[in-house]
Order: sequence, then C-alpha cells, then structure tokens
Amino acid sequence: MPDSTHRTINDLQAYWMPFTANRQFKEAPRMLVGAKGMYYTTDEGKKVLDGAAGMWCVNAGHGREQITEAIRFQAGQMDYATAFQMSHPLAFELSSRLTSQLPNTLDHVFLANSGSEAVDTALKISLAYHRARGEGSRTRFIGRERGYHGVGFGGTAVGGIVNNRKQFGNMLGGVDHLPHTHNLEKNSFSRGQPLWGCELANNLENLVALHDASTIAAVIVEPMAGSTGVLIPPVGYLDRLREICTKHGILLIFDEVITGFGRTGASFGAERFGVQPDLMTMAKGLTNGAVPMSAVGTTGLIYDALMQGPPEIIELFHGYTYSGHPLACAAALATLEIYEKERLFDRSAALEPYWEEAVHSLRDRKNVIDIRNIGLVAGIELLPRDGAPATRGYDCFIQCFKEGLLLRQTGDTVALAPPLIIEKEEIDRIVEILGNVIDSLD
Ligand code: PXG
Ligand code: PLP
Repeated sequence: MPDSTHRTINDLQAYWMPFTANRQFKEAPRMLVGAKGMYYTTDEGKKVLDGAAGMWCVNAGHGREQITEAIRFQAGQMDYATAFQMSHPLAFELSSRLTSQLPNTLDHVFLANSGSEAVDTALKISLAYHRARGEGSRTRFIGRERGYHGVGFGGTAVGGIVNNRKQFGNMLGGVDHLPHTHNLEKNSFSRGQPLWGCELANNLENLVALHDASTIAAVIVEPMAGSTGVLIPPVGYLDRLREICTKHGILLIFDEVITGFGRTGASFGAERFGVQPDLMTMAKGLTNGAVPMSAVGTTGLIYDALMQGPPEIIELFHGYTYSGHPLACAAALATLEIYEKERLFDRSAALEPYWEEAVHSLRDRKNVIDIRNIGLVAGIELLPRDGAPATRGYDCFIQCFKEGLLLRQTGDTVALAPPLIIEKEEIDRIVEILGNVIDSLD
C-alpha cells in the first residue's frame, strides 16, 4: 500500500477539481463554508452575494429549512430504496407532481442524478423510440455550436465547445451541429430575444438534405444557451426548429438543465418561448441544488412506443442505481412546493424589467461590448484583451469575488443568474460591484 501518512488533513492535493485550473486554485484557494438566503460565507468569514445561484441551481435561495427538513426526515425514514424492479412512493409522487408542471404533452419522467445523465438518457430514449417504431436507421444526433450538454460521451459529442471535446478523441459518431446564434454585429445589446437570427434555424434543412431524415434521431438544443455565455434564441428560431423537426419525424430535445424552474421568467424555456419539445432534460433547480437529481420528461407517444410486447419484459434497458433516490425525491418535492407557494417563477417574470434596466445600465462601462438578458439571467461580454482571450473575464470574476460577489465566467463573458428570491436592493448591489470592477480592469 502506498504510504499516505505524510499527508495532512488540509492537504489540497488529493482532490482533482472539476473544470478548474487545479494548480492555480491550490496556490490561492477560494473556499465556501456556509450559505443562507442570497449569501455564501467564506472560510474567512466573509459574506459573498450569490449572483449565480451556486451554479444556476439554487433558485429558491440557500439553506431552505423546508428542504433541509424533508431530507433529514427521509434520511431517518429510509436511506435508500432498490431502484430496479422495486421502488418507493416518493418517486411516483414526485413524477406526478413534476409532470403536472411540464408542458402538457410531457407526461412521463425518467429520473437520473445529473444533467449529464439526463442528456445521455434523452439521447438513448430517442434511439430506442425510433427503433421500436421500425426506424432503427435513425441514429444521428444534431447538436449546436456553443451548446453545452454535460460531460458524458453523448453530451460531449452533441455539445459544441471545442475545449470540452478536443482532449477526448472521436466520441459518439454520426453527430453534426447547427451554427450557433450569437452575433454581435446584428444583435449586441438586445433586450430579451434578439430580432435577427431566426433564419439560422433553416440550417437544419441543409443538414437533413445532407444526411437524409431517415438517419436523424433527434436535435438537441438549450432553449437559451447558458454555459457559453447566455445566448438567447432569436425571435422565431425555436419555432422554426420545431417545424422542421416535425416535418421530418425528428425528435426535438430541449436541454432545460439551466432554463428550467423559473430561470427565464416562466416555468420552463418551453413555456417562455412557446415551443413544445418531445423530450426535456432537467436538473439543477429540480432540488434547489440540495441533492443531486435530474429528470427527462417525455411525451406519452414516446413512452407508449416503448411499452410494447409481453408485459414481463423490461422495456428500456437503462437506469441508474440512484434513479429516484429517496433523499433526492424528498428534496425535489419540498423544492417544488416552495416554488409554487412563493410563486417564484412569477417573481422571476415580475423582476425581469427591473433586472433588465439594471444590467443594461452597465452598457457604457469600460470594454463592455454586449449585454444580453432574459428572465433573471444576464450575460455581459467584455472585449477580449489582445492576444490573451478570457483573461479579462477571469480577472473580473476574481475581482468581483474579492468585492463580495459571486458570478460565473466563460471566456470574456460573465453570467449572472441569482436565486429568484433576490430583492431589488440586491440587484442594485450586484450591478454596483460589477460596474466598479469592470471599470477597474485594464
Ligand atoms: N445541460 C445543460 C444545458 C447544462 O447547463 C448540463 C447539461 C450538465 O449538467 P451536470 O449536472 O452534469 O453538470 C448542464 C450543466 C456554467 C456551468 O456556469 C454550467 C453547467 C454546469 C456547471 C457550470 O457554465 N451546466
Ligand atoms: N460500475 C459498476 C462496476 C457497477 O456495478 C455499476 C452499477 O451497478 C455502475 C458502474 C453504474 O453505477 P450507477 O448505477 O451509480 O450509475
């Protein structure tokens, strides 16, 4: 056995941090040790305003007593229930509750544990659906440039972020991509949905012409791309994708891991943008971030297509040890109750005009080249430094954290997505800190 006794408890080396510059971080760690409401507490006892809802997940604010209590109770009652050929009541209760809030054609949910697993599940269900209907040649997936669909092999392949792809070889075969919709020349400083760009959806027709519809299983897009810098769909764009998919028998998957649960000023992006997908992935806000959990919503048509053959056969050879984990179900049920009781999705919509004014007031700050917003999300894009892309964005993130504001950074764009419980004074505070920091950067 290797001797690890020389390690101290506080050694930072063993933990290989995800999506982090490990060596840089370990030289100057940033540690969070507490969280309540809109604020984190650092290991130095400093309060930090959470402008990112953790990582787009803590929509009801931190440390909600009702969620904590539900988890605590369930842990005492039953820690784990066997998930295959066995179950427990909360998984059914949660699934019914959740489907009652989804666009009405999505009346079944499959439970998993992360956005990445939900994406894998949605892709696999799409394949199985076509095969069950005798269209097994439909194996191709269409993603989009600048899309993020998690880090499984499937999600990485349909995703459109070169840094996430280039280290990992060929991944899933038979994938193609639509162009992204970001265009500074046409759309900078748009408020809400940009007017230009609907026609980019027609590229799907070109891909169908190239590959033939009979080879395409599904198109997967985020209604609003979050991770790559808050890219809001142009007016009419998602409707056009829907039309083309329907025309060619291609399934449309909305990845709503970020856009779900009130973020865009409606329950889901599907509602906000008025477009119905065939499958929808959800995670993050489903449990307010308190316990990992994700879900895939599907139509009855998809579910029924697979419920064929003798009733004793397993219809879908897919699932996770922790699908419908009791603690996650308890957390999700408590979370959905809070969303409903406090009408947090309406709150997100009601605050949108104030939020929009506030973030767009940063337009004349130094090096700001675009501001985009919808619901309680905003992206602020800074001019990249000559020969050093992403450094100005990173410096902005670090400096804001030092000044008591947590936000997300991707390249030279900073993203804001606060808990939906935010008050106007806190919106003002976010904008004040961010504005001062932006002006202070070279
Ligand atoms: N799909 C979408 C649309 C996502 O945003 C995932 C899938 C994957 O979820 P998991 O739970 O496997 O991480 C995501 C996750 C950020 C950031 O601020 C975004 C995500 C995760 C971490 C950071 O860029 N999105
Ligand atoms: N690897 C091994 C060896 C396993 O036995 C299992 C599940 O039984 C897995 C991976 C998958 O784990 P999970 O179901 O948590 O995704």
